[in-house]
Amino acid sequence: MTIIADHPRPERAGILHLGLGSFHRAHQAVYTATALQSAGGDWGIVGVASRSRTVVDAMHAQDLLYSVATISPDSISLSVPGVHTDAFVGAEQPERVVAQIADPGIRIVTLTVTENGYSYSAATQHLDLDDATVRADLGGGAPRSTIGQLARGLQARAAAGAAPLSVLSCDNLSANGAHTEKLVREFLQALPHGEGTDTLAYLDQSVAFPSSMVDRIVPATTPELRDRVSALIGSRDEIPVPAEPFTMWAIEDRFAGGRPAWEAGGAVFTSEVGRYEQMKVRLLNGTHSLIAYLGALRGVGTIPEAIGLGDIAQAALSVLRGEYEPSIEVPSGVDIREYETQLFERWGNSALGHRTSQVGTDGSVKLRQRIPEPALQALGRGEMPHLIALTVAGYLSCIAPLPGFDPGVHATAMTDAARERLAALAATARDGRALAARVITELQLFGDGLAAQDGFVERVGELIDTIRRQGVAAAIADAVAASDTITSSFTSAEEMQP
Ligand code: CS2
Repeated sequence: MTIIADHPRPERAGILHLGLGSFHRAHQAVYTATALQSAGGDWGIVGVASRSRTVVDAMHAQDLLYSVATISPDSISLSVPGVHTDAFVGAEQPERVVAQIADPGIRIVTLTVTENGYSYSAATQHLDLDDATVRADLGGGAPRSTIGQLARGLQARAAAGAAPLSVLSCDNLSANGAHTEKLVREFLQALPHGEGTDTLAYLDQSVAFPSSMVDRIVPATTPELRDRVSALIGSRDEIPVPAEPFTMWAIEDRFAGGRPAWEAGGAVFTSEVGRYEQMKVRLLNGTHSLIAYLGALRGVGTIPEAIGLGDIAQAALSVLRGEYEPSIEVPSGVDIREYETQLFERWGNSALGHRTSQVGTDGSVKLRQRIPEPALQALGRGEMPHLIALTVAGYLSCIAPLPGFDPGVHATAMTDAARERLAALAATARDGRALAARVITELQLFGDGLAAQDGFVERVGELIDTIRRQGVAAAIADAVAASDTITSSFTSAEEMQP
């Protein structure tokens, strides 16, 4: 038996996707399958994995098909969104990435390359020109960075007839379209001898960078899921993707060369993408980070176990209502109370087994998207964001523990590009205050705004010390009690639980 797609595969590709990970396969691919079924079109997807062969090899062995397992505590349902027409590894064939972007049949390039994949320097707030890969890409070799690949592909496309194209970022970054465009333009501007000038003119005329907000919790797959799905479909699937039932996609409807009818799958085309992004990146992702770090420090391996602990649920509710919610403008038509109730249900989905270590990974780039703006707004109102401070204290306690403090196995399993640098700072820090000052003020890990907020730095330091000396439960109790929020008048955390 072979795996059978839900619908006939499109004959031709119209989309090149960079970042062939689980999230893309359980999100955009599913919306695209529904769009094709409802409205047709040449919108097959060529998937590019950045470095790893695992998914690419398995997809080729499975006729480019795989299952999406939608999992809730009481059910599992499977679908096979057969929308990929090819898949390859970008690091092995960088010239092919460039050629595909230049191919006029491709009308959209989509991206899920993570917050880390944009070669952005938070220190300069520009393309990271000190990065060795970016420098090599500017020097003219086959491009290896995502921004280099996009820019070189657009350059080739401009030279080959300049067919219109849209570049759609699907990463958890605010204003992800504008952000991507800025970095691509900076790359082109940095090319020697005005080499990027024609391409910049082509961008002005024919390339759109719409923003989008994506949402679906997609944990890493497991050997158990492979066996379970394979048994259910009667054929071996090495790369099933587990995902929660909830899914959301809000997109700015600004495409230069057409687009699939993604609304058929439930995507929302809206001029309020910025509001959707803020709501999601702060309320869902910001609170997710808090749950992950506190959970790992409490010794639990999954998000549902963490949110099942009463004090973490209370901390989550306080940060949501008291610190994130005041910083956003709710998109029209969204019922924020219902959205929040759903968040607690989604985090509590015990069948998904979403790891605290997965959510806690790469905090150095993720937190920069999630915390500075709401923290600065609270500080501007004269309120200390105690729970955001606790998120940072939890993060540093996990990734850069002070000498003698053992954060436990789940914290140790988190990976982070800044881990070594932060651990070196922690190794010689006298106490939490000293560590917080080094990381937030001197290194400016969360940007220059928070670096200047001595009171916030002090509070993070205090909470690191409380975690080390009295344990994480004491720090949670301290932050929740000190929180300026009027949590007692909110629905209790227990009522918010499913
Ligand atoms: C999570 C996200 O790993 C993380 O940081 O917060 O991956 C989250 O699960 C997704 O953004 C949900 O859409």
